[in-house]
Amino acid sequence: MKLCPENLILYAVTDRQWLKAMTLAQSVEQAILGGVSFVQLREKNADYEEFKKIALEVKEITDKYGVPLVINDNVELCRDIDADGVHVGADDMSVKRAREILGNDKIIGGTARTLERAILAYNEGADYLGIGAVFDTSTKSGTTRMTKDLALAINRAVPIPTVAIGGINQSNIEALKGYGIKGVAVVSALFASPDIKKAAEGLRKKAESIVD
Ligand code: TZP
Ligand code: MG
Repeated sequence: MKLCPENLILYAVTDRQWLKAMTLAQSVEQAILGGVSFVQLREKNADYEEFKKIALEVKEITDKYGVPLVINDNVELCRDIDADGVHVGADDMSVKRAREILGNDKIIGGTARTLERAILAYNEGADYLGIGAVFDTSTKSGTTRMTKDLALAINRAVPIPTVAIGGINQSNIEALKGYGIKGVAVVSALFASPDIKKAAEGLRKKAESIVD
């Protein structure tokens, strides 16, 4: 599956730390029913076999709704389960290497915190970029804040779509209007919510009013 920029509008990054009664796959289904249009499976504390088991459960859901699924960092797992692609961060495998391994039919997303990184990821074959952190976040440590000016500079410099990430929630998402982004990527605003479907509905409605 190649990327349609419209798919990026509400991009969910998974995180099992907030799961309560539901499995991750059930949470993802609620998120999709509420309007999530893209899913990145992000697992920081699972060994390969566990990551694979979770990925297959989530893939069953994303396939059912025709929503793209990318795997954070793990090109091998992407190939193994035939996911739609990977997302590689600043400290992960390069976009270039991921593209060499996966070929042109898989989606490759890259993370860019700087203009230089954004241009490099584009030149190496990224289909889209995650840019941020646009707000403070406690979900990931070691992030740096990205200004609106930098987001705009990135969007002017590279022709691929970008999604903003970092601390985005119902109350601040509208401040991202005019950033030139095609979507918003969220973790806690969805998965820490007591009603994931409702949270997705609210975020989706607002995302539609702020994307370029
Ligand atoms: N990359 C940059 S910020 C971030 C990631 C994975 C975490 C965003 O999480 P939240 O809960 O939406 O602030
Ligand atoms: Mg990473």
